[in-house]
Amino acid sequence: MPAKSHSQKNKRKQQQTINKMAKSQMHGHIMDHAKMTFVELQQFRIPDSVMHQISAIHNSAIISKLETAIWEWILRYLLSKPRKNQGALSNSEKTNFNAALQAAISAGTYSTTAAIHAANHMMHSFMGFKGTLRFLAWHRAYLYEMEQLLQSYNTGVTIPYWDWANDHTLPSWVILPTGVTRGPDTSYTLPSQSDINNQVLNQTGYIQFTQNLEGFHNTVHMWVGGNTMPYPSLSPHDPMFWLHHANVDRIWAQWQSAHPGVNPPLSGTDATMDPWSLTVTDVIDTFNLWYYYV
Ligand SMILES: [Cu+2]
Repeated sequence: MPAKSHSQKNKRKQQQTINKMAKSQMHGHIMDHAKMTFVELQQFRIPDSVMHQISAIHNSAIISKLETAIWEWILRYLLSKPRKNQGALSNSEKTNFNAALQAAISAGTYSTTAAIHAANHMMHSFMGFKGTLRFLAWHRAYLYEMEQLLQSYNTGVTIPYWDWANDHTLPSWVILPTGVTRGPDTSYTLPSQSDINNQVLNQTGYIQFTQNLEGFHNTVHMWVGGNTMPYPSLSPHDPMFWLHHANVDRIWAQWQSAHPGVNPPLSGTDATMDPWSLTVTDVIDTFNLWYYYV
């Protein structure tokens, strides 16, 4: 996609965000995720120079009249970064993403994060019904953890998504760690966008929606093939995992915007995306995790 259409999409997204904010003010409540202090903001590797400006503006007379929580929510929006279609990345964006991956691979932090997927955190349907309910929320937290790791090597990178329903070509530009192989295994068939529309996005109930999406997601793992992607205990060792899951996550975000307030029915310990402390409430809004899709 050309850069122009991205910026138009951004504009539209900005307008949607402003409308959403206006609505939440009208209803007299503030979204939970906005309840964040500046000390908490500092955890997210915001450069000191930016933090100083934020504090200065926040302390100014005009801004202090705004609800602090709304102001902080605006900051989250302003500081969030776009996750882009991998097919629309420039060569330097691809190079930067691969370099951040390579830095994490060399430091050993990549494989530590990849290994988390080998344990049972009740995050897939084959692990049980709670796995069905946690699949999208858990993987959104997982993507966030990897994105934070990559940004510790290069603050500018985000995880691109591979839109496998519309682009049936494996994005082979993504680096492979030593010893990892990749297909494609064309004995499997990638879904089309009409499959996604008819069987996933058109679902009105969360459970049917996530089950069908997870089913197509499984097929994509098999299609990518090689010696890691088809195997849940190994799949994140191929960095293609993140581009694939960013697309799954993007489809969830699309469905969420059409079904506001319809969330995974999780409570108690099931609502915490272990081994992290993020809860399902924390991951409902992508802006709470500093990203959005373009
Ligand atoms: Cu998984």
